[in-house]
Amino acid sequence: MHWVHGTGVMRLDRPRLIGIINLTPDSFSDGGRLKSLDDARRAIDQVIAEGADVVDIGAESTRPGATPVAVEEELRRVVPVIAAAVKAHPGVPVSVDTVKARVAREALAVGASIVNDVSAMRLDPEMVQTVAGSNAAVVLMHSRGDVAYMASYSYADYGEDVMADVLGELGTQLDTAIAAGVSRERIAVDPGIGFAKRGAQSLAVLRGLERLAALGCPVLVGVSRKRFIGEITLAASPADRLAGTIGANVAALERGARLFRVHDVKPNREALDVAWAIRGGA
Ligand code: HH2
Repeated sequence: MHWVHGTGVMRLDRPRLIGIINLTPDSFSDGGRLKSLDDARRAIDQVIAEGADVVDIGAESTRPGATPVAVEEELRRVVPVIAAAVKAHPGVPVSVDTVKARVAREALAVGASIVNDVSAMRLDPEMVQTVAGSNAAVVLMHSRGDVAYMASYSYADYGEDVMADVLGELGTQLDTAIAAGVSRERIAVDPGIGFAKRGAQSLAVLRGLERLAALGCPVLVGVSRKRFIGEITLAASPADRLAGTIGANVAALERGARLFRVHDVKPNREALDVAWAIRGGA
């Protein structure tokens, strides 16, 4: 399997790690850490040195209660950092984590290769055309509600089978993207761990991940340091959830995930490479 993106083709012949760069003052686990362009440059160099295959750069937190970011502010935070990442590491695709079409357009204009939309292109009516009119890849992540509520439990009502509802809603967005002209090989799907999902619901979608993989698109998971892990391990602080994160990522790999969005690249890289080698590299 492979994933076509704006500057090339990523073969999914091994687990691919996406290093998180949060340019937000208020992200749930690492908000406010990167205060300058130089801080961001160093963080990017580090995740790539640790083995990231993609760098995901975002400037709007989805933490419940976080203040939505105005488009001008999001552009001011994200565009220079993407430009710097592309210049310093031309071989590493950069993903922009945004739900706003204008931010996606300007990120693509300075060299981003992937649009990571945590609303699966629901929230900005121009996003579908923006992606269709580019050669970028897109991540369609399942969520419900707008940015301020999507990581809360406000919309966490599902039928008996959580994954069936997720598949139905993501399937609609996938059909919309394809109908607009986004080729299937450019689309990755993500169950949206912790987004409009209580702990048990996040576990249910991870358990059923093969059903998402059966759509035929690469599956991405973002479990890193999330609340459902703390509920199991009793690690109250996100930074103490690394071992739980690795457990979840390995379980997701076994169920078909090939793309892993993580804060701690090196330990996840090592764990997933070992799990992959035991599988015999397939
Ligand atoms: N999770 C977060 C943000 N973006 N993108 C994808 N594709 N999948 C995810 O699970 C995902 C995501 C939330 O985590 P983080 O960026 O660490 O926090 P915040 O939203 O507070 O910035």
